[in-house]
Amino acid sequence: MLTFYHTPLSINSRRVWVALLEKNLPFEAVVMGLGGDQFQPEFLSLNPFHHIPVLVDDGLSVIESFAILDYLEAKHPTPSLLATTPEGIATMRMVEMVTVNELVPAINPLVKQMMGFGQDPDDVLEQAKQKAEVVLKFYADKLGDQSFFCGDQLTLADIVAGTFAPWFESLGLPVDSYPTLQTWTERLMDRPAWQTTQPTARDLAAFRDRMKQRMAAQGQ
Ligand SMILES: N[C@@H](CCC(=O)N[C@@H](CS)C(=O)NCC(=O)O)C(=O)O
Repeated sequence: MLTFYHTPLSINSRRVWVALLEKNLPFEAVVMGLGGDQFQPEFLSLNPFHHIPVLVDDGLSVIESFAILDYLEAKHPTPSLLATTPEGIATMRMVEMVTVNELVPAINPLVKQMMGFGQDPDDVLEQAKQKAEVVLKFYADKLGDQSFFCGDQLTLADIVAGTFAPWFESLGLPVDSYPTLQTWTERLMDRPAWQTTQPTARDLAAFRDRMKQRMAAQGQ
């Protein structure tokens, strides 16, 4: 049995959670609060860097969400979440890497604002939006008129970028300018794996409160 250590609101966890559901794999979920439980010796023995997600399979602890995705694909190749053509593989990897290396740092100030954790100056927010929009345009270009980034088949590209997509509007990004991206987002949101893993407004409010308490305790 697979054991999946995660936090439902974590985007790093969610990509693994979606993959587990898309592959119809049974797993036991261990929900972490990240309020100190990640520093307990038992968890540190699974991940010395105290991060979720962690997947434990038959005594093997796999850390780092992308390593977990690779592991799941190698061990449970059907249904496949990998592109098959050279162009598809390149697109898949580009979308994955652009998401973590370009989108994530770009939207930091916007996430902070959305969560009510603080407000950066207007020029910082504007610059964040401009950088994020370059990523939206990149996604739209790669998507073209296809259902998914690599054609008709859902791949890791859709999972990695598509677990951010439901937040674009709340982050204040101009999604209206990219209708194909909106349709793609709706297509993903129709899938049970996205519906199961989408945090509710209540989850979000509870997370926000927990984080604010923690930041206050740390004098931030
Ligand atoms: N590169 C890691 C990042 C994991 C990560 O940053 N996890 C955060 C939650 S999103 C975490 O566990 N934070 C708790 C901590 O650092 O103590 C991955 O992709 O798995």
